[in-house]
Amino acid sequence: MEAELKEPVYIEEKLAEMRASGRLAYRSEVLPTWCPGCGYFSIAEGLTSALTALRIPNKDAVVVSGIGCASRFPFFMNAYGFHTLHGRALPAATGIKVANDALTVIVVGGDGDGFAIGGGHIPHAARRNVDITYLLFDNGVYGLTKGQTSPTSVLGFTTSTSPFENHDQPLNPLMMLLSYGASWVGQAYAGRPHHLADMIKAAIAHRGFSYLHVLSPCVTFDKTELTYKNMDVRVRDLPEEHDPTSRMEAMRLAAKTGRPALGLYFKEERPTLCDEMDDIVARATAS
Ligand SMILES: Cc1ncc(C[n+]2csc(CCOP(=O)(O)OP(=O)(O)O)c2C)c(N)n1
Ligand code: SF4
Repeated sequence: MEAELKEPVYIEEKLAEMRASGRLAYRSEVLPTWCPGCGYFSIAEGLTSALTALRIPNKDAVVVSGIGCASRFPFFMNAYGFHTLHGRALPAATGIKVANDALTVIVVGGDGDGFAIGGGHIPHAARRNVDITYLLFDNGVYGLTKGQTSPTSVLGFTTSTSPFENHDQPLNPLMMLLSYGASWVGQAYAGRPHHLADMIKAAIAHRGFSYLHVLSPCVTFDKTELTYKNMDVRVRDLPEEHDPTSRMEAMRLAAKTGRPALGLYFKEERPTLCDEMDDIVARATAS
């Protein structure tokens, strides 16, 4: 079958379109240093679209990251930013949100940053329902340090640290976040940019801890597994009849990893960490 010919995109036209839409206002003058084709470009586009659609002023947005290719993100955004330590973005973001609840706090990071060195922080941000959005860029590999196996690398993946294939069972981040008590859990794919932008918007709009798992190919260090070619045919939508108010049903769907399903798995409304702290302050003051 003949491959579908795609229209070329010229940078001048793209810039004019971004400027007209308002999205360019969220991009800094620092151009991303990511490899051409990296899924992270799609996520940057998605975040600027979401911030534009939600009309969040630049001065009210904060992007917090740890270390990794994904974590370079704050440099490329025209918003407040904090490039923290490897795996430590969530505690820093929690502090920012508690200090100023009016801010829109977005945490970005890779699967290594989030689930290896930083894995101990996720349950606590989730269960305490800190009102922040966590965009987890999952490429199933350590990109910045040149292609080592990560906690989400698939079985059989050959890397510099798994020369005889990866034998470690990968984590299931969606199942983990659902069991940790996250109040919003969804999944998107960098190869579906419009859906990704919609999901980022919904995640930011949610009041509480929102976790968006973004499948994002590393075109440089993964030529065999989480590639656009493989993912384009593997991803599917969540069943239309899925009820996102059922945590158990969301977990049942999240357990099916063979063909990753995109969409909103779970959502619930409950008091945030700042709500609870206001309550404690009010009670302490009254007593
Ligand atoms: C304390 C500490 N340990 C290890 C490193 C080395 N290091 C930098 S980034 C990284 C992993 C990056 O992988 P990931 O989080 O998946 O992000 P990606 O680069 O793929 O976006 C590691 C191990 C470090 N910078 N600091
Ligand atoms: S090494 Fe991989 S994750 Fe890092 S910028 Fe390049 S393609 Fe993206």
